[in-house]
Amino acid sequence: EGVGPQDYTLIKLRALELPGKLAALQGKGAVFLMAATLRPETMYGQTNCWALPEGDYGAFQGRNDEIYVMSARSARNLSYQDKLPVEGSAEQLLELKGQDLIGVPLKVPNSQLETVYVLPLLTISMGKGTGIVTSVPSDAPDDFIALMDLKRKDKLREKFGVKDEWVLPFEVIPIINIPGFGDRAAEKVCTDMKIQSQNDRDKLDEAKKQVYLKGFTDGVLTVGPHAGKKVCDVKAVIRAEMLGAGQALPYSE
Ligand code: A2H
Repeated sequence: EGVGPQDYTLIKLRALELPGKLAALQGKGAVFLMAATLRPETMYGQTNCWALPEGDYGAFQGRNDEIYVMSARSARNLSYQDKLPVEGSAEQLLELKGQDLIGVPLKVPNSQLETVYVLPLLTISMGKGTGIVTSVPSDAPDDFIALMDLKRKDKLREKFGVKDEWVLPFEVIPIINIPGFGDRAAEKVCTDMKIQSQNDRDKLDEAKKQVYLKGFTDGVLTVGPHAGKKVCDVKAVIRAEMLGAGQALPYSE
């Protein structure tokens, strides 16, 4: 946002099944939804993934017979960053709508959960990142409030064909303690600011700023191999570990 490039990490969320339109990719390689994040150190707290139902996505040929699901714009950018087989072009294997991704079961790196599901998020901007977002409701106010919206509103789940079992069993997973905010910082700030739904845009932006800054400077990880260490000291280390393990790709725009 604003000046200078944004350095994202694309987290590779592996599709465990290829339902509906995705079945066309069967036998063509491992399929990954590529979630753009600025907080790779929070992946221990993932509870689901988000896609924009009306958003345009594609499945693109990656390296090593892998297939990447993301927006066409971001796939093209990634090809210029030397992460796809051909520089400057992304081979699209399949066109998809976000709605085609809803309910896909995923195996996600560093999470404590076996399987998480793709759910609808209506505030995704297709003009930044990949259009795929991974959800960490302990530390991201947007994720917390959107998950609560889906849990509370049967009609919202119905509208996007979301099954109860993709949402209702999933709870906030505490991963970072922030002095003064506790270990469910996103929930606390949403409650304190009386944020009601994912449509409270201005309040959410303010909440996001507060936790984002505090989490980075004062937050201490409480889970995983770096438990007990400060976020500002291990963020880059965790990112490098994920990149090295083939669980993520660097991406900037
Ligand atoms: B972050 P910036 Cl735990 N539309 O990841 C809407 N939001 C998007 C997006 C898109 N196209 N692409 C990425 N994002 C989200 C984790 C996280 C994030 C935590 C805490 C704060 C946080 C888990 N969700 O972001 O607009 C992604 O959510 C607060 C800044 O490019 C990504 O990082 O500055 C962040 O917004 C990118 O925001």
